[in-house]
Amino acid sequence: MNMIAPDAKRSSVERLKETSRRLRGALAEELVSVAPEVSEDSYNLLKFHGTYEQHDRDTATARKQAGLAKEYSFMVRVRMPGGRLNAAQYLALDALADRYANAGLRITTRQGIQFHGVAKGNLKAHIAEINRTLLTTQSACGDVARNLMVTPAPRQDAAHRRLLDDARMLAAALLPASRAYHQIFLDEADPGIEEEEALYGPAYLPRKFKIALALPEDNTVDVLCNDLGLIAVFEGGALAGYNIALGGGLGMTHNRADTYPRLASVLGFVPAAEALAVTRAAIGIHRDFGDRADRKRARLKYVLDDRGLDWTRAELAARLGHPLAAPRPTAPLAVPDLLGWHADGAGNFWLGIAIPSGRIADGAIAWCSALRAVIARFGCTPIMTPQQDILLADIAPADRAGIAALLAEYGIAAPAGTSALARWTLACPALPTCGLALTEAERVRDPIVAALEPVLAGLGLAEERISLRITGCPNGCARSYAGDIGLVGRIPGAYALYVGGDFAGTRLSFKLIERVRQDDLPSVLAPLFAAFAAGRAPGEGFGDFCHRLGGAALRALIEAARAPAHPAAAD
Ligand code: SRM
Ligand code: SF4
Repeated sequence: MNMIAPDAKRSSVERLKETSRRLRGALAEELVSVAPEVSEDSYNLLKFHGTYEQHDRDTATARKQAGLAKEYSFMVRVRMPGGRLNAAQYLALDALADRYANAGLRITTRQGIQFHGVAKGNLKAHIAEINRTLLTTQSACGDVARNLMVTPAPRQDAAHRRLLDDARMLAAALLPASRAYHQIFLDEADPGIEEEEALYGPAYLPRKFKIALALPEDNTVDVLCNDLGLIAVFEGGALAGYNIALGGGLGMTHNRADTYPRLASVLGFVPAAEALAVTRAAIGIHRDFGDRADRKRARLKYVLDDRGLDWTRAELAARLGHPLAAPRPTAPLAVPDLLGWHADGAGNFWLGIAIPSGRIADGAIAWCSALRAVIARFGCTPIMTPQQDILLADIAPADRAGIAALLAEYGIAAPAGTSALARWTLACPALPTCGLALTEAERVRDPIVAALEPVLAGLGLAEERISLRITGCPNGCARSYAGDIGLVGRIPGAYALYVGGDFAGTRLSFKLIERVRQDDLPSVLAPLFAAFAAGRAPGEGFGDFCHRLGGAALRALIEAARAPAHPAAAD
């Protein structure tokens, strides 16, 4: 049932999707051409197959001045529900990074893995090799359901197993019917058929669609930041069903008030057996009512706000064939610390290792080599977390000491040696690969953390769990509006400062200051940290404290602490 209304104002991407012969376009021909880049149409279609054309923004200006073309390459994203893959698959991806990419892997905030720096001439071989490991890049990007998130903790209990099973079931059911991917990258024969896209329709979705499954006690996935959140309700030890949250999404555009971050609204409860039906219904609402004229407003969150929650509930009920039950009570959402050593409940252990910005490369710490050595020797199962970290699971008790010793040889003493702030800081890739970046993010993560750590330590807050999320633009890829502190790139070297969200991901933060220079962050945040240390309520987190005080009081604290000689941070 596709009810896409004819609309003269449809965006050019809409027309492209519909006329692309189910995402094939001219990709097969363009991939074998000698040009280092692809056409705009192919750029847009390639996203559906898990890859983005990018260029090195560090060299772009100098090359332009020298009359040279940009240095094009491709980012390739692996779609792996719940961040799961096995040891052999990890080692294969690691080898592919050396062979075709920039010799590193990057864990994403949605539990995926990205390669950067793949030359166009290697793209097909690279993606085919990924498939040979039985992983895929299909639908890792594009206007479809993206990589599903689910709590990464490898606890061997019925609840965790059930959630992962449901995530895998949904992920498989939501792949497009089109065989374009297999024909273009895996040399499957093309019989010239245009497949019936029963779920997505001929123009696919108006925009991406994100899904996460969470246990209330483990919201590491930031479930409310998704278009659809499924919050598990366990009763009497069995999964009764899911509370359904719709309309989360963080992206916004500076100076466009009709775009904004939004947390998903909990609308009702469905029995466990209806997980797929309600997911299809939610996707159907996005497909049929999402904005196909303006891609900046094409997310489900705007459908909810434009039409109202009652309308959305009624539409879901109509598609399910029965009224939606009221949400069931659950424990409040919480975020556990999965780093360090943990018993998995079945006799083995997992070790959570914090990887700054999820960048697995050989640098000051030889992350690639260290993880390769441990995974190859001990065969542990790697799991990617939404915090861009890695969990090494299925570790036998007898291997613990050996793994710790091997990591220590590489200077990794997880989790000791990592401050609380560093453990809870996320940063998106931004420059030099992201075409949308206005500022640095990943490359300033460590200096920003290093500048703030002594401020916190001086106030006795070294062990305080404060989440800091840095993005190079307002799109919010490191979920910068949903933690304790968000830094959102504005102009080179300056960030909008957001505070007042919460650690558990149940409240958005608000913009406190429009622009703070990176160098001024310690002096701007210090008075807030000091007031928090002195005046927090019992159990109150930093974001809760900022929320309680509100913007005016927080800005007054910053003003009061400002030395007369210090130039004012623009507001
Ligand atoms: Fe994102 C676009 C990276 C998670 C919201 N995101 C991009 C692109 C592809 C830039 C582009 O369109 O040209 C970035 C590639 C940069 C690079 O060099 O690799 C990019 N997003 C990422 C990753 C790698 C960030 C990371 O630090 O790990 C994450 C990949 C996740 C994955 O495995 O699928 C990533 N992006 C997110 C999240 C967080 C989440 O989903 O939990 C968000 C906020 C939630 C949301 O979707 O609203 C997010 N990314 C965006 C947006 C804003 C979309 C919107 O409708 O508002 C864009 C811009 C766009 O799509 O046009 C974007
Ligand atoms: Fe790029 Fe902006 Fe996403 Fe960072 S937040 S990766 S700068 S789109």
